[in-house]
Amino acid sequence: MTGTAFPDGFLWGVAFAANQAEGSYDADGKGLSQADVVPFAKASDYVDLHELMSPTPERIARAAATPGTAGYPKRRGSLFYERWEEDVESFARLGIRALRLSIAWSRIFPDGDDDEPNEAGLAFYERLFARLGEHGIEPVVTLSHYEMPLHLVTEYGGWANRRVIALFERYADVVLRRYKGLVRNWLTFNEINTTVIEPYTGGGVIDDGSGDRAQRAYQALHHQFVASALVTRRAREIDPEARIGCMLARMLHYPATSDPADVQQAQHDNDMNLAHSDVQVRGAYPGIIRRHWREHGIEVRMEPEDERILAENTVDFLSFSYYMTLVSAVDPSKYGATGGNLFSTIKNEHLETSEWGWHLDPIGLRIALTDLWTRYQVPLFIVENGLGASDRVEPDGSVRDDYRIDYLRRHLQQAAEAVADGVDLMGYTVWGGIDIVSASTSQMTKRYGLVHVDLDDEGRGTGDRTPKASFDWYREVIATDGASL
Ligand code: BGP
Repeated sequence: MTGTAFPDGFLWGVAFAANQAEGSYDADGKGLSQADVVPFAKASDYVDLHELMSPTPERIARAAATPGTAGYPKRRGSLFYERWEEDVESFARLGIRALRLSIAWSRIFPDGDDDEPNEAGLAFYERLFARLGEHGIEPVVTLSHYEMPLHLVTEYGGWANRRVIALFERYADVVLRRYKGLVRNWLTFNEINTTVIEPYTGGGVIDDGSGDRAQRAYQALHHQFVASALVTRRAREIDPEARIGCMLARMLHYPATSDPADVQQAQHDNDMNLAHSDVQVRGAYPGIIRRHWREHGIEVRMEPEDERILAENTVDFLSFSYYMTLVSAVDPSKYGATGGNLFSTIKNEHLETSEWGWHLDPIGLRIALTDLWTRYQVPLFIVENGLGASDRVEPDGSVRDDYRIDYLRRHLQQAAEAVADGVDLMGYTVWGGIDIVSASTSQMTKRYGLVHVDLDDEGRGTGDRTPKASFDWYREVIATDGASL
C-alpha cells in the first residue's frame, strides 16, 4: 500500500517533552519540577526502576538539595533550551508540519502557587512558537507531560489534592491567552492513564508508605479529568479556533489463547485502558472502572458538579502513544514474560521485541486505530511512535539506523491501511525527533531521535547534533505525503 491514503493537511511531525529535552532546569527563574529530582543520581546508579518511579519524601529532599547537574540526565536533557534555534532549523529542513512539545509548568509558575507568572519562561515559549510559525510548523502543545512544580508535590501531595485543579487552570489560562494565535492544538495531560500505573510520574503522588497508593492515584486521576475538562472549556472561551485533545497511552491487549476466559481477560484489560478515553471523549466514567473501585475498596471523592463538568467538556480529538502491544491471560504465570521496564507482559511468540523487551507490532497500530475510531468516531492523532535503540556512531560520525527506518515504515504503512479503511487520522509525530532522555529508564542512550545528540548517560559529550539515516528517510516520506513508504 502506498501512502497516498494520508489526507490533505496531514500533520507530519516529531514529538518530545520539556522534561526530557530542555535541560536548563534552573535557568531564568524556572522552579524545580518532579522530573528534576527523580532520578537524582547518575543513570548508571539506578537499580530498581519501580523504586525510582515511587520516590519517598527523603529521596526527594536529598535530590532537591543536590546542586548543579548532579541530577543528570533530566536536569540537562538534550540541551534543547540552549540549542532550540538550531533544532528548529533542522526540523524545518526535515519539512515537518507539526511539532509536539510540552510546556514546563515550572517555567511559568516556578512553585505552582506563585502570585505572578515568570515572564522569562513565558517569553521563551513565545519565541519558540513564533519561530515555528515562521517555518509553517504547527505547535501541538501538551500542558502537562510528566511534569509539575515540585512544590506542589511536596507541599500539596500532587494531584491527589483538589486544590491543584485551580492552580492548573490558572496556569493554563495564562498560556492559552499568551499563545493565542500561535498555538491552536492543545493536549491537556500526557498519557493520562500513567497516573494509576506510576502515580509519581503521572500525578506527582509520593510513596509515603501509607499503603493507600491506589486510592490516592485514582483520586489524582479524577482531579486531572476535572482539570482537563475545565481547561477544555476555558480554551474554547479564550480561543474559538483552539482544538483540544486528550492523550492516552494505548495499550492494546491480545488474549494469550482463544480460551474465552483469556479473551474476556484481554477485553477487560483493553476496557480498563480505554476507560480513560471514555471519560474524556464520551464524558462519563464507564461501569468497569466503578466496579474496579468497589472491588478494591477505592473511594473517589467527587464534588456534585464534577459529573456535569466531565459531560459538558469533552475533547475535540483523541491523541495517543503507541509503541507495543501486550498479552493478557487469566493465569499469566503459565507464560514467559518480556519487557524489562515499566511494562512486563507475557511474551507474544509471533512478535520480535526491541532491545528493551517491547513487542514490535505494526499491525497492532492498525488494530488500535480501527478500534478507537469505531468506539469514538472522533479524529485521532498518533502523537508518539518510535523505536528506542542504542545507536552506534560510525567512525565518520554517521548513524545508520536502518532498524528505526524499518520500524517507522512498517507502522506508517499500517496507519495508511487504517486511513484507507476510513479512519479519520489527523497526524503522526515520531517520538523523539532529536535524542532525548528516556522517560522510564532515564537513559540518554535509549535513543529515539532522527537526529543524534552527542551526550551519554552521565551527561558527557558535546551535545552536538547529527542527522541519522532516518532523518533523510522521513524527509522523503513527508515530501511525498507518504507515497514513498
Ligand atoms: C511515553 C512517554 C514519553 C516517552 C515514551 C518512550 O510513555 O509519553 O515521555 O519517553 O513513552 O518511553 P521511554 O522513554 O521510557 O522509552
